[in-house]
Amino acid sequence: MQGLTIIIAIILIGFIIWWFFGKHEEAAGQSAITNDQQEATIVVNGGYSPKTVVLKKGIPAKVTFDMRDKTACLSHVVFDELGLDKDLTKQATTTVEIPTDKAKEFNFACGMNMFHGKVIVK
Ligand SMILES: [Cu+2]
Repeated sequence: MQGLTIIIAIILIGFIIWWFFGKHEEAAGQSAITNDQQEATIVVNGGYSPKTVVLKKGIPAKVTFDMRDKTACLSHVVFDELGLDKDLTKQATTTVEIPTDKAKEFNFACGMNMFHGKVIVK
């Protein structure tokens, strides 16, 4: 009986280590490039999907937030580095222009800074 308990404990510890330290991140979204413009869409629904979007440096970029969430929490999206605070509830989709002249990361968050995501220019 004691042996079984130890085996279960080891499995549980292994699972906890995997959960906290394992690499199980969702894939980053890529932009679609057409006519020297790139666009990416982030669905807002109980969080951001994808949480990370990768853009190509040097191509004018737009990131569109597709709002499908009804909670107040996600009603605004805030880009600190860009000084932007957009209300997503006024229209179905909200487009943010991202400067791509330099390789840089732009973090964004909900109005209460609870949900986070980022746009990576590289
Ligand atoms: Cu929030």
